[in-house]
Amino acid sequence: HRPPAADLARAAGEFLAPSAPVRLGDVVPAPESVAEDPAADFTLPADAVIRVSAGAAARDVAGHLAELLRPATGCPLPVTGLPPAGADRLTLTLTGVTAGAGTEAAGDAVTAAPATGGNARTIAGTDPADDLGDEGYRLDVTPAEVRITAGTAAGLFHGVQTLRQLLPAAVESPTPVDARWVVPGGVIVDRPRFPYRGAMLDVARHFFTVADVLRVIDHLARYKLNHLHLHLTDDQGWRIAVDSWPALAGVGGATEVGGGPGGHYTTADYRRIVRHAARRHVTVVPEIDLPGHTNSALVAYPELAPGKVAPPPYTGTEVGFSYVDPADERTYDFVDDVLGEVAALTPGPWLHIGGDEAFKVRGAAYTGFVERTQRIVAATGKTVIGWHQIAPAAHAAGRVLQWWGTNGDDPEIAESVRRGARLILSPGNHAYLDMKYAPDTPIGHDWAGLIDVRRAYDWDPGAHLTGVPAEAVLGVEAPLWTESVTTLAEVEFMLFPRLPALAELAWSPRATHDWAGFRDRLAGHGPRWSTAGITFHRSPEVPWP
Ligand code: TNX
Repeated sequence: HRPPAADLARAAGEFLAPSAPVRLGDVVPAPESVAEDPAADFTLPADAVIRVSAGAAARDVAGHLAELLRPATGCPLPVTGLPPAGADRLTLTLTGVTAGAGTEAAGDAVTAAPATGGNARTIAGTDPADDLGDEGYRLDVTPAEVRITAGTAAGLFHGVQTLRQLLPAAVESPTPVDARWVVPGGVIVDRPRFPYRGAMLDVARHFFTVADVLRVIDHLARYKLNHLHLHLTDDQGWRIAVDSWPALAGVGGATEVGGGPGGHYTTADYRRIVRHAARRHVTVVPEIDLPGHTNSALVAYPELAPGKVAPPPYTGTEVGFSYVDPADERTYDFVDDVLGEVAALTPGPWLHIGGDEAFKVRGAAYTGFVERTQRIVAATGKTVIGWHQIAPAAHAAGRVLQWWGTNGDDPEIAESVRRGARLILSPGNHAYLDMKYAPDTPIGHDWAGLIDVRRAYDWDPGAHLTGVPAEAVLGVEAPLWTESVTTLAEVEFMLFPRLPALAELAWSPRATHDWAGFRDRLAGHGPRWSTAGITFHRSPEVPWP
């Protein structure tokens, strides 16, 4: 029996104890290669500056780094230009004002230091001008500076996210902290395994504000995810303003699961989301779910309903009962207008047309509807994505199927791939973030099983589907359906820590895959999330500090 005062002192001591130093390999998702150099740690001086190559996009990444580091460090971190780096590469450095001014450090071959850490691998003579691809980067940490080199601003941005994780967890504090801002020395060379790395937020079952969505985008960016799929329409609500059909949002947007007020994004709101995402190198993928999951549209426009009778608004959680009339030409005016407006507002290349669970539109009626909708998408200049139920419809150039099955033996999908489809993998029993972690998880479903961190992590997107080669896999997406999720804190609780697990599958080379190593790296992120005010599930599978 200990007196309360001693308890408090112990708690305070724990709180003040310096966290374990970060090692160069402690990054999520695991980098392609890591070469530690313990003699080359960098310590951020109070007069540090950020220097960056010319160009608005690179400068914007430098501004983003400054915004990330200023609150906790209290350093002013001015951003200035760098002399052109030559070749086709961009450079960003973090350095003392006197050190490294205008230097153009040689892109010399680096001799790998003895690697420690589960995912460390050898870097053999990597030159910064080597092919880092569209999103790769190289990070060099020396006592004089931290240098990020990339072929694109997206690559620089991902390098900045790595740098952020290499600083002490206190860097996540919104207010100044007295700490030594040390970055572990060495070299990281990194690029993604898959080009499409995403998460989906269902804003239809429950509506989430613009501020909530922007924060989710920030969470994606931390873990190098580059797509946010917004499930904008469903039976319970229509969430995007469409000028030519104003009652969709005006009437169809006023409901949600459980009877709450719902809501919708104005055109200006949606543009804000898209802009915030673009600055973080995240592409927004809008989904208009057709021909099923459309009760909210039918409430607003009964002319779209079979029989032309408006159904009552729906705030329950059943699926598969509603559909727009595939036999009426007016339906295609609606599809054309809606997809045209959404495409015009969306800078990214994708339009998602849903296609799931349209149980009442069967056979040729269904495939005919999907094929016509695919042509409407093509006419907007976008590439079509649909849930894998659209597989029986004819192939359309470039089309992508989002697979959410639970059994990788799926001959129909393998056949679609042979006809030219590419796949986004969202296996329900590994990637569905609305599944409970454990039987006692207070929110979520379990129809695809329970998904704790290890289950989210232990599968291989490149070899998950029988008869589907890894080259057909565009990437991985983690969907969060929100029938039971009502607040931002609940969204975060379902995202963390599974989102980083899925991000690692999408980004890291398979050779780095290792549950024990991942679990240990992930553990170090708990204090980061706490410091940043992010709610998360303290999974018993992870050795949180
Ligand atoms: C199935 S997955 C759905 C959604 C539900 C989800 C709940 C998919 C394409 N459709 O309508 O929200 O299950 O887990």
